[in-house]
Order: sequence, then C-alpha cells, then structure tokens
Amino acid sequence: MKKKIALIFGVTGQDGAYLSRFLLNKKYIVHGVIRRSSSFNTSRLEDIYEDPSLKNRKFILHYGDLIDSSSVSSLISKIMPDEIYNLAAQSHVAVSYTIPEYTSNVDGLGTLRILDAIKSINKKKIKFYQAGTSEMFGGTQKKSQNENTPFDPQSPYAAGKVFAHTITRIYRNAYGIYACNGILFNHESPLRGETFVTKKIVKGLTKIKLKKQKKLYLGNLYSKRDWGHAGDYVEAMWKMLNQKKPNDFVISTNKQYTIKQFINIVCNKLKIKIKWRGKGLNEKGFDQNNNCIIQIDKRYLRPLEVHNLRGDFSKAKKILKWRPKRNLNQLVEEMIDYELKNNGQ
Ligand code: NAP
Ligand code: G4F
Repeated sequence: MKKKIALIFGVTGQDGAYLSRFLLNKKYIVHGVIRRSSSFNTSRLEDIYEDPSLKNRKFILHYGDLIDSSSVSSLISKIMPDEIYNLAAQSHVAVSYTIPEYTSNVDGLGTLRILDAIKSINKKKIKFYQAGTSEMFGGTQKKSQNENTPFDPQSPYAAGKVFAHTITRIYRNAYGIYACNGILFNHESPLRGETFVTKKIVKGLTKIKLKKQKKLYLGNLYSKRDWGHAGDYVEAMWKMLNQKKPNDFVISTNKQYTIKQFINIVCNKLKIKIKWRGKGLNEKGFDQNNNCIIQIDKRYLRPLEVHNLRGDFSKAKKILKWRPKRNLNQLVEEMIDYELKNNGQ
C-alpha cells in the first residue's frame, strides 16, 4: 500500500517533535518545515533526523516560513501531502503583547496562507489540521469550556488564533476542504519550551534541589490550567484527520490546578518541603532551611490574564474515541526524571 505523506509546519517545536514520531510509527513519510536560524534549531528531532544524502528518506526537512506565502504554496504543491498539520506559531502568550503584529501575521494570516494554497492546488483532497487553543476562551465565565463556549480572547496571540480558527471553518464550509480545528488545552512534556511555566518550574526546582540555582522568579500563581501530555494530544490531531467528516474538537483532561498547586506537586516529588508566606506580590516560597526559593517578579505578570481553563472533552471521547492516557502526576514525574538525567543543564 502507498505510504501516506504528512507535511508539518512547526516541526521543530514540542508538538512537532511528538507528532513526527507518532506519524513515523504509523509508517507515514513525514515532511517538516523549518525556519532558517543562525544556530541549529532541530535539537528536538535529533533521534529521527535523516541525513539529506540518504536515499528513500522517511523524514525530510525543508526551509520555509509561514510569513512567506511563496514558500508555503511551493512546498505544498511540490510535496502534495495527504495531510497538513499547522503547528507553527509564535506560541508564547506573554511575548505576543510585545510583538503583536508579528504574532498576528504568523498565527492568523499564516493559517490563511496554507488554506489558500490548499484551495488553489487541491486536486488531491489534502486534509488540514489547525492548532487552535484554549486561550481563545480567555475571559470566559464558564467553569469548563467545550466546542460551544463563546470565544473571548485576551491577548494578541489568542486574537490571531481566533482568526485562524474562523478562517479554517470558513474554508471548510465554502470550499469543501477537509479542515479541522483542534482546541487544545495546555499540554506539556520534557520537550516543552523553557519559558512556559511548567518547564520553568520543573527545571528551576530541580536545579535548586541540585544546588545549581538559588531562586525561581515567577508571575501569577493563582491562574488555573488544564494540563495534559503532548504525546497524548498529538494522537488526537491525527484522529481528527482520519474521520469520515471534518469537525472541531476540544482536547483536554477536564482537571485543573493553580500554578501554586503545580509547584507544590513538583516540590513534593523532589522532597523539597515548601512553606508559603506573605500575600500578593510579597508571597514567597521557602524551603526546609528557610531559604527563599520562589519569589514573584512583576515582569512575569501579563497585561491581561486568563484565569480559568478547564476543558470538557466529551465530544472527542464520543466521536474520536480519544481520552488522555497520562495524568498530571505521571507528566510531572516524567518531566522531573528528564531534568535529573540531564543534571539540571
Ligand atoms: P512551540 O514549541 O512554540 O513550537 C512552535 C513551532 O512553530 C516551532 O517549530 C517554531 O519554529 C515554529 N514557527 C514559529 N514561527 C514560525 C514561522 N513564522 N514560520 C514557520 N514556523 C514557525 O509550540 P508547541 O507547544 O509545539 O505548540 C504547537 C502549536 O499548538 C502552536 O501553534 C501553539 O500555538 C498551539 N498550541 C499549543 C498548546 C500547548 O499547550 N503546547 C496548546 C494549544 C495550542 P522555531 O523552532 O524555529 O521557533
Ligand atoms: O505556561 P504558560 O506561559 O502558558 P499559557 O499562557 O497558558 O499558554 C500556553 O498554553 C496555551 C493553551 O491554553 C497555548 F495556546 C499557548 O501556545 C501556550 O502553550 O502560562 C501559564 C500560566 C499563565 O497564567 C501565566 O500567567 O502561568 C502563569 N505564569 C506564572 N508565572 C507564568 C509564569 N507563565 C510563564 N510563562 N512564566 C512565568 O514565570
């Protein structure tokens, strides 16, 4: 049987690394788009990287950029994939306030560039996955959110993603493209970017445990997040593209924790006896020797915060037969083990 071909925008990111491995295991030929960088940016792909001189490669990387429409359309027409996964984004919410125009261009218009290329060369019925986000629910008052919860974006990042979600739905309805929006809640792993809060906390506290760092500076400790494992979530992306009909799905765990609860879980596993004192900006975490190990730094507070995210994944459970396989404890243990093996480097 002819092997399926996938094209991943954002292959060098956390999800790109997990999805590539997942699809290679399913015997796909995987093409990935990387950006030109002054230093190597393929560290998450080291064990699946194949030298360009090899014949019959299963994993092939190409230069391209979502803000360069000619690179997007020429890659799609050259590769003619069965499935396109758009995971590429300026994905940091706080950074999106600093570079709002760039973020909107990549995260919003970038999606349109792919859809438009599919529309004009869609002889082969290319299927499309859009990496949507729970951040789109932003300021919602609903205790838990599903596919019918109205969006209320609170950042340039979320606004760009709402545009991408909407244009994906419009291209599906107007042109019959098999296009799906995943609305994924936070998902983490040892490969998570170092400036996202879970990785920052696990890495920082491991270094503190190993006496390689004294203190960790954080922002808001009271926002609530629904954290799953990236490895479980990429399977849901693939399932969405392998149904009879395209559809949009929330992918989540339906459990939520505050940042402070996450810190307490990590401390417990690292056998750090954390004690909290003070309030507001003066709240601090101390270890058993009374050393201050966590302190608030105003620089990490956002102009607008998303306070409450918890996803109801009933639709994915019913239609995709998907559910998360790993819980938060397993996720944290895996992340800590990885940091300990790398000796907090
Ligand atoms: P990530 O680690 O930040 O990876 C983002 C990827 O996009 C990287 O490969 C990055 O390349 C690439 N990229 C950035 N700008 C680009 C551009 N202009 N052209 C082409 N590629 C570009 O993000 P992630 O955590 O894997 O998330 C994957 C996607 O899911 C993102 O769209 C994110 O917004 C969305 N999402 C993530 C979560 C989550 O909790 N992880 C939840 C919901 C939705 P470089 O390596 O060169 O920077
Ligand atoms: O880890 P975060 O930066 O993730 P955030 O903002 O929820 O966004 C992530 O998940 C989204 C899905 O909902 C994705 F779409 C998005 O691409 C990204 O992957 O922050 C989580 C929470 C926030 O409330 C933030 O204010 O942690 C709080 N926080 C507290 N101190 C901090 C810090 N966040 C970061 N990054 N750094 C801190 O020092």
